[in-house]
Amino acid sequence: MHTPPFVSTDEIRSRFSKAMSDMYRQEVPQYGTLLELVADVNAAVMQGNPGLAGQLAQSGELERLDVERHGAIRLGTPAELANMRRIFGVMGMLPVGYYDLSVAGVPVHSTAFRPISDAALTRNPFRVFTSLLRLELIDNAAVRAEIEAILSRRNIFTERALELTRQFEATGGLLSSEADEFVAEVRETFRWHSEATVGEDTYHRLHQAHRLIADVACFKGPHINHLTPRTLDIDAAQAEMLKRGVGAKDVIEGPPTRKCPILLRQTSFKALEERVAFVGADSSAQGTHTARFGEIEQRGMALTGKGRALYDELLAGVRNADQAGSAGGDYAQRLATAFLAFPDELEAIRRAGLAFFSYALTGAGSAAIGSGKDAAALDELVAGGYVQARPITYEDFLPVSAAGIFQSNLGGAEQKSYAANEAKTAFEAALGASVYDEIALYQALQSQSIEAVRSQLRGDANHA
Ligand code: OOG
Ligand code: NI
Repeated sequence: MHTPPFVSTDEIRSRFSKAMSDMYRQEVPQYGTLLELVADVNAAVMQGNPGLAGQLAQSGELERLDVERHGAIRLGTPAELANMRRIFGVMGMLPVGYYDLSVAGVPVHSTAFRPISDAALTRNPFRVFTSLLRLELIDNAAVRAEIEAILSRRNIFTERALELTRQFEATGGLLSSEADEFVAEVRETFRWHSEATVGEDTYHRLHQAHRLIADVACFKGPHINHLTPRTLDIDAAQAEMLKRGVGAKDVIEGPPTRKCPILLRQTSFKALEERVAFVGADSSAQGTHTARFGEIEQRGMALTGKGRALYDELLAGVRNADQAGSAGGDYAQRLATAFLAFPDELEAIRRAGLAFFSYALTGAGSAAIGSGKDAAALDELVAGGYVQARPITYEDFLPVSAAGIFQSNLGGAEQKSYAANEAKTAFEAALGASVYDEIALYQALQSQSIEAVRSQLRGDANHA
């Protein structure tokens, strides 16, 4: 007996992430500019801060930085979401978190497909923010029925992609050549199609109901709408975007500039206006559609439930005072002031239980193996220099930021509002699985590292 030489899901995900990046660079040339800009900024940051480079190398984040990015798609039906989950499964990407965007006037709810183990994240943390249209939030019954009919006629996956997915599920893997074929087939689903599946009238009617509805319902597939590289200094990247003539949005979403970055900060450039051919239109009657854009992000540490509650409270305070959301003039200043209430020293953050950390033995710790230190309190081990704490990177998204990005890119002055309206159960039913709780995942990473440290200090053989 021998097992077939399957490639790992990590390898398939890496190939797919590369294929997406190559395709998007072709489709949206400004994305290429963003990649160059981010590479320049990251190089400059590391040059100016050798300590940081060392830290990143130690945590395995240096090698992933160059390939790190996330994308986003918007799906129309539960069946599309269920099959998308199976396809992401082939790439080791699992649904993490539930995001209700109805609060922000966008009739979708979402999850993020991403790797969850430490090893898989280090290899390639590619994530796709995946939204599902919520027809029940559209109050015009005729429009609702029309969207349903349009969506029921499309099939966003190629036959071969589904066949290879079934094969993966049945046999537990794909051969290298099959993985290449899989990547090429799935790429078709994410491709931009400039031919709409509907006539111009229908497009405008759905656009009128909500700009996002036209984007989801009028095309052959859920074209990837952005791909986001990770920068080490988003303030520098934002300045550089303006310098290089990439029209950045006014405000960076998320927390303010800090010494110890938390969660996620993002900025984007406005969506492209792309030519679209409508069904039945002659070539002179082409229209345009705006959906695809570019984004840059900086990732900081993952917050505990307590830290997240404090973050949400501080952010809400600033945003509520500022009816226009994150668009106000001295917003950055008020945000910075509000966040003075969030500790900005690593040890203070850790001791207050605001963020998740991964623990490891130091040299002194290794020298103390078998000396009874394993029973000491964690804080004591850290204070004594036996154990060092490194913040765990936030791998997820922020609904308020996502909403800001959605709004800025859907454009238009109109602000739809829906009552806050979580429907996680319905989302999971459509998905055909439950979503992972991101806080529980970070908690598990932290707990495992503490267990490993204690076991090492005891001198357990498997950790020696
Ligand atoms: C998704 C927007 C969310 C982010 O980075 O928060 C997102 C979309 O526009 O489809 O990608
Ligand atoms: Ni994004």
